[in-house]
Parts: sequence; C-alpha cells; structure tokens
Amino acid sequence: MGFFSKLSDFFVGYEQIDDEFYDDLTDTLIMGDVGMATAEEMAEELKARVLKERVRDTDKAKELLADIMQEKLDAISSEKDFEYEDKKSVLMLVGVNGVGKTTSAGKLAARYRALGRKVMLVAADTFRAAAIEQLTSWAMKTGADIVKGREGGDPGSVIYDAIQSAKARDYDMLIVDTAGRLHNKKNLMNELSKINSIIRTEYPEAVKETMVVVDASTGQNAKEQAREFNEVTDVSGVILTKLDGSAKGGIVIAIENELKIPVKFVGLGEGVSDLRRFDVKKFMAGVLE
Ligand SMILES: Nc1nc2c(ncn2[C@@H]2O[C@H](COP(=O)(O)OP(=O)(O)OP(=O)(O)O)[C@@H](O)[C@H]2O)c(=O)[nH]1
Ligand SMILES: [Mg+2]
Repeated sequence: MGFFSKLSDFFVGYEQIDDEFYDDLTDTLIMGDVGMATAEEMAEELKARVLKERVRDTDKAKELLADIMQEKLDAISSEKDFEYEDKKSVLMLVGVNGVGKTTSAGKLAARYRALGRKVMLVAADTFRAAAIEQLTSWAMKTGADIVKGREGGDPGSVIYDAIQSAKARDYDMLIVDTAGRLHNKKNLMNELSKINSIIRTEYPEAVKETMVVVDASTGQNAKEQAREFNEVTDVSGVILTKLDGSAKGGIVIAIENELKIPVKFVGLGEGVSDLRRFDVKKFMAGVLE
C-alpha cells in the first residue's frame, strides 16, 4: 500500500519540526486517503504531543504519530468478527454497484465453513440473472448451500424462503447478497427496511449484522458510501475490498475515525482466500516500516 512508504519518506525528508512540517504532513496524510478532517485532527494532536514532550527529532515524531493512529484504530476495532459469534446469525452485505458484495459473500462463506459453521448463501440480488449465477458458483466453490429466487423476483421472498430452511435444517449463518443498483436513496431504504422487517418477524432469534462493502480504490467515495448506508440502516461493520490494487491504506483510518464503524474485513484479491480480518497490529507494522 503506497501510503506507508510515502509516510516514511516524508519523515526522512525533514530535519526540523516547524509549521511547514505540519502542513506538509497534513497533505501527505490526505494523499494517503486519511481524509481532510482526520488528517487535520492527527496533525493537531501530534503538534500538542510534540510540544508537551519537547520532541525535536522527526523519528520520535513519527513514533508519536503512529501512537495517535493506533489509538484511533484501537478505539473502534474489535477482535471479534461480530458481536455474537456463537449465535444464529444473518449477515447482510450491502453496498453500491460493483464494490465486491457477491465476491465477499463467497469469501465469507468459505471462512465460516472452514470454522465449522453451517452456512447458507442467499441470492437476494434478483436484479440480474448473472448475479444469481455468480453467487451459485461461489456456493459450489465453497460447498455452502444456496437459496435463490427468479430473476426480477422479490428479494424479500428469497429471504423468507432462506429463513424457513435455515430454521428447518438448523443453519448457523445466512449470508445475504443484495443488489447494488438501487442508487436512489428512497428505493434503497424501502428495500432494506422490507428485508429487515422480514428477518425481524420470521427469525427473531437470529442476530442480524449488516456489513457495508466499499471499494478502497475509490478513496473518499468509499467513506461517503459507508456514511450513507449507515444513515439508512444499522451498520455493524465495513468490508473494504480491492486493497490489493492501487488503494491507499489511510482510508481505513478515515472510515473508523470519522464514522466510528469498524473495518472488519479487507479484500486483497478475487480468490476465495483473499479476505482477511482487518488487523490493527499488522496495519501499524506497515506504517512504521
Ligand atoms: N482485486 C480485487 N478484486 C475484487 C475484490 N473484491 C471483488 N473484486 C472484483 O470486483 C468485481 C466486482 O465484484 P462483485 O463481487 O461482483 O461486486 P458486487 O458488489 O457484487 O457488484 P454488483 O452485484 O454488480 O453490485 C469482480 O470482478 C470481483 O472479482 C478484491 O478484494 N480485490
Ligand atoms: Mg453482486
């Protein structure tokens, strides 16, 4: 991830800590996708600590900045995948077009199957036949079962069917792939609230988790999408995809610090094992490189 090498280069290039240093640091953070608000906040906090601890060398300033980042991430991140890992659950994946919802659903199915859970994929994106086929091929690849409806059918009835068979056959987890094409906020809200109310009435014993999937390579747009979904539905976490490309890691800090939503998983490729838990320690090791 480009951001980190740039951040290390930045500190190498400075001999003294002055106003220009803080301005340039803010710019570097913004270029690394940390976002303006968080970049300014971190530069301010660094300035306060540098003054308080009478720091003169930039190596020490870099360590202080890393501490500040780590504190922000630790405040939001959690060790667990979900709040209730041992209960029956419905995991909904939401997000706009093309961000990686279906792929992430498949990767998650593989993850939880490997952990010994009975997993069902739910093709609630009935918008295109191709979407249903795509999820079906993930079901085959991962050995998870799948419930699907007809193209153009009602996503609510697919969820309803999935819940009935989950109850009848004692599934641990439903992973629900939804459509990304409902750009209009009102349509989206209606669709999500319909699905949510079916889950609430038909499967009250299950814990519902909603993950917003966003594409890291879209930078601050990813954060804005997460913000918008968080406004219309109860979001429990973010899946940040496509971090294997040109994306900059700073977007993780922007999302966690500004939205107070944990980044639970990161996507590092298109393969079945290319989904990892977001790990603050590893992330910070990259910052300090
Ligand atoms: N490099 C890379 N590609 C990814 C990742 N996640 C998904 N993709 C690719 O991104 C493209 C879109 O992924 P999908 O899973 O179909 O996205 P979606 O959100 O379901 O898209 P719609 O259903 O059209 O809204 C596919 O080509 C995926 O293989 C990732 O972490 N890294
Ligand atoms: Mg899809």
